[in-house]
Amino acid sequence: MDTAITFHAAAPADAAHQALRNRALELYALSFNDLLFMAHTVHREHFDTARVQRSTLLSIKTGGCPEDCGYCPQAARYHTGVEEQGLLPLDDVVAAARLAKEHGATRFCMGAAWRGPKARDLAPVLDMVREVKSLGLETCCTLGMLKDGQAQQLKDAGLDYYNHNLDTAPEHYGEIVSTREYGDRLATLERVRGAGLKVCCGGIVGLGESREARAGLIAQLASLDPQPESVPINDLVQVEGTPLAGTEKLPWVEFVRTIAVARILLPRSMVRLSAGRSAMSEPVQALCFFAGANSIFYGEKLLTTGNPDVKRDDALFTALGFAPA
Ligand code: SAM
Ligand code: DTB
Ligand code: SF4
Repeated sequence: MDTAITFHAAAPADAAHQALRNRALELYALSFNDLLFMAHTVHREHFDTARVQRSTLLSIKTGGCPEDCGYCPQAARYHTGVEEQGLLPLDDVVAAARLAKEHGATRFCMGAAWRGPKARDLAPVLDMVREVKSLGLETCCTLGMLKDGQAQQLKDAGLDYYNHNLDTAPEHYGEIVSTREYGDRLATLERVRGAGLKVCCGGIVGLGESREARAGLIAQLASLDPQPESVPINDLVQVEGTPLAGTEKLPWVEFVRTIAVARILLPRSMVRLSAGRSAMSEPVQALCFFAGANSIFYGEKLLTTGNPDVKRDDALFTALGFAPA
């Protein structure tokens, strides 16, 4: 069923994948100006460069997660001060979605701190998807690993996108997560694609990975066939209590380069400037938009950590002459 993708997982050094990785590394090695010029040219060929799409996130089930993702404040085993909260009532979710729409978001993404949904978890989420969709918003869920049939249930309820990230390159993955394998992630992505859902799949940088690993992540994303419609690039939000707190911060130039390389190798995907914007200056964000980012998370909160104020983002968009997409 998922032969092509499993092949990449099992043999990341296969020729096509290696070529993509080398290409990514060559791009990273260009001078900043040459790389940005190239990325912006690709961006211009495929998108209206004055449009940036806005998605609002809501954590519908928070904390207490059994997984050990080293970056995540919601893993039960780390003491991060995140307060556990069971599944939110439907009305609260609908109210948050309505507010997001009023503020100008076009997509509403519901995230749950699960390894994956149990059958009894999924039923109430399907109701949320139906209700949010009926408000005229695009819908997205990120609920962890899906079992056979669950992606189809989500699709039937009106889900547009499923977010499931590869997080990092296969060779760095074991440093970050031990409770699920890279192949498990690829299998969920395959189920999502198989159900006809749009794929939102990206990763995190600033995990202490090498440039090679950043190139490897982008090559892995770019070798998904078809490529994901949406590619979130997260800059690690360091949360005290997680194993990755205290990691050396990625220099901003390297972050902008990562956006540019993603834009060039995933020319038709929406590239989302995702977590990490609160710690990023506005000029650096503007460079990311020039380099090809054309989507953001919009709203004061990501899942458990902060994101820039809506008013600030609106002012930045006005200053940059961006229209909503
Ligand atoms: N529990 C589900 C899962 O992991 O599949 C869904 C929610 S999970 C929080 C979604 C993604 O958020 C992760 O895969 C990771 O890429 C990103 N993420 C989580 N914590 C982060 C952090 N501290 N900084 C940046 N990105 C983070
Ligand atoms: C994604 O790639 N980034 C978002 C979304 N998909 C679900 C999550 C970022 C989480 C940042 C840490 C937090 O707020 O808990
Ligand atoms: Fe759990 Fe998702 Fe956080 Fe991993 S990233 S600990 S699966 S909530």
